[in-house]
Amino acid sequence: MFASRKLVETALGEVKKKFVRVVSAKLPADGMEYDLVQYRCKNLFDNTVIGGKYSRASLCVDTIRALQPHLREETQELQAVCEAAATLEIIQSFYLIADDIMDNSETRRGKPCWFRREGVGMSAINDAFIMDSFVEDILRLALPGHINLDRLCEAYRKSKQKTLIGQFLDTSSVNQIASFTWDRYELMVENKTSHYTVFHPLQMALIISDVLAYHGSVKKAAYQIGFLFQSQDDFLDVYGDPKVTGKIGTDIQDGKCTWLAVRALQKMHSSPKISTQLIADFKQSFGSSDPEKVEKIRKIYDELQLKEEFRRFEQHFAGEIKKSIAEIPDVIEPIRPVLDGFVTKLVKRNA
Ligand code: DMA
Ligand code: MG
Ligand code: MG
Repeated sequence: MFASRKLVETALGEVKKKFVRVVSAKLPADGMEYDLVQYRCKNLFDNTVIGGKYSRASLCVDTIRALQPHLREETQELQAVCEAAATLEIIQSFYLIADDIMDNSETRRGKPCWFRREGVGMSAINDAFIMDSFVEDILRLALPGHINLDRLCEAYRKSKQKTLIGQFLDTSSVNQIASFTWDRYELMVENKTSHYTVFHPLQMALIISDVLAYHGSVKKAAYQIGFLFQSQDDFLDVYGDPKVTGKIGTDIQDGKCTWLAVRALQKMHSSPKISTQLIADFKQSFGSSDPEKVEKIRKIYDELQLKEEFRRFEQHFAGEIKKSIAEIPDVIEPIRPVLDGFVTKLVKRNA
């Protein structure tokens, strides 16, 4: 767990109030709609923002505290910074609501996905847009007069563009088995996951701490951590326990380009011992929600011993990432232990 997780949790309470306030402020305060919107906003926030691991916001706050050790707990200054970082959890919720619709998922955080809730349905799409569109307002309310506010908003805009392009690559690679290469996977993961999950929280921490150079120098380590994170997410989609991950896997059914699918195809194509029949079976069964076909793919993954191999990859790659972390320049050296700790926490994660 991140050192700042508790602080983030507290800050989210304040951010929720700000969110409800800014959204409902768009309506006359004495109308019925005002009360209804207030209620719906609270409900939306409680059910989609609250309840995650808060890794992104916590990473941001841990990094800020490493860069600015003079920030003391229970000060207004640290509280403000935590609220700004907590917007990362609103952003996360925006992506997940949409991602669950696109992936036709059943559960998230152990409950039905937001779009599957009674009375929500496809209005979840607009809920996601609402979350996105108020991030900037909340950032401005959290850090009034901060000299780098515009830079923070611009960083979010860029991060969002990259993530949406990543989701575009994700959905357009569905069932395109011939294009399941490591190059394609790496590109997709950098865009859909690594930038918003690791780089953007670090970039926010640097901008808030008024460190306006050296952003590029954390990119390599950030993207590698993101790669590890998404590979694990792909692994857990098939081998994780839904009671622990809180979500039922859909990648095989959806025909997604994942770490397991790319590795399976690479292994099948490179090993002379593996029959062309197996490749044909894979192509036959991949990307279908027929339980027998899903089981067939799982069997192929098992036969190729991907579970064992993934555990070795994870261990090895974590070591590689730590080398990149050590290369982060001395001027922003306090970031190193934060990232080291993140990688250590990630290895062998089951949720
Ligand atoms: C997650 O990819 C990427 C974004 C931008 C939410 P995913 O579809 O593997 O996510 P999950 O496994 O959580 O549904
Ligand atoms: Mg997805
Ligand atoms: Mg996934």
